[in-house]
Amino acid sequence: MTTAISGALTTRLREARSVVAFTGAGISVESGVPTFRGADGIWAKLRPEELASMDGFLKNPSVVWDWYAHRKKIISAIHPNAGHYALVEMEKKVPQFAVITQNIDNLHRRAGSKTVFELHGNIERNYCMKCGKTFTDEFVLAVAGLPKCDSCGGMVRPDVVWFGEMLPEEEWESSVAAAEGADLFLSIGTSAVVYPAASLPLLAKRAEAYVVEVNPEPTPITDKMDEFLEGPSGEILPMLARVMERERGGSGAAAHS
Ligand code: BJW
Ligand code: ZN
Repeated sequence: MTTAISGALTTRLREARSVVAFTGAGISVESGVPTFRGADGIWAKLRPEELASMDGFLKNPSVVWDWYAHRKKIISAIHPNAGHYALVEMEKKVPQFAVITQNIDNLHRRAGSKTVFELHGNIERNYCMKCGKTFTDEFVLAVAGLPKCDSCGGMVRPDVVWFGEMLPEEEWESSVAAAEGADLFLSIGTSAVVYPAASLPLLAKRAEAYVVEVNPEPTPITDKMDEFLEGPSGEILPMLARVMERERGGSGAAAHS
């Protein structure tokens, strides 16, 4: 396992004015959320196109709703882990810091991260497919059978991005701008196979950010990274936050801006 932090990364942790943390399902593993791909992943047992697509939903809305209701219950019962909290600490130290997440579990906000761009939505929100009215989990989980809009009778769905759907425009544009403006870009706990999200580390690299991947396994982008820190994010991110703290001392983001 290679978890030594190089001199080059230490310099960035001390001097970077703009840092981006790009996260995927791996950062939530230590909170108890399963990943999508791999031997223990969700897709090892279930077919993505049947559950995470509009076609799948329209063909079998109750199966898809059962799956989301199950995940909503798991996610509401778990907590952010040391990896999420390390990013909150880093945000306090850097003039510009953004979390760009593919995760829908809301754990970054629950940990206390302030600037969070959610590329694939948020499982805690729901909306009517016909009129757009939004609904709480309390509403959708209390219904026996399929949740229907109480204004127009339309089908209600979770506010997540399925395959074949566009990413939310504002979140995407802010993410591209953050990636292109980053001095240090951390790609954390993502298999980097789902586009367009997976293009962000490469955009950052092209814009001359120092790009570091944190993952127990290599991914298709590992060879293009400046550094690969092999291991769980719940161990590696607190190490990075400690180096940042040591290198920057007590100076918070406000002191730099
Ligand atoms: C740890 C760890 C620890 C483990 N610590 N790490 C062919 C080529 C290219 C693109 C396409 C194509 N065909 C179709 C497309 C487009 C498609 C796509 O990319 N498909 C590829 C899979 C082939 N993309 C889309 O459809 C997107 N929209 C789009 O492109 O719009 C334009 C368009 C519109 C219309 C027509 C055509 C184009 C939308 C993508 C939406 C993705 N949605 C999901 C589901 C969200 C809702 C839900 O959760 O129910 O988002 S899929 C799923 O994958 C989820 C995730 O956010 C996403 C990424 O997964 P992630 O986070 O990387 O997780 P894993 O499981 O893959 O990896 C976990 C990693 O953690 C691993 O590396 C582990 O090693 C690591 N790990 N323990 C740190 N302790
Ligand atoms: Zn409606």
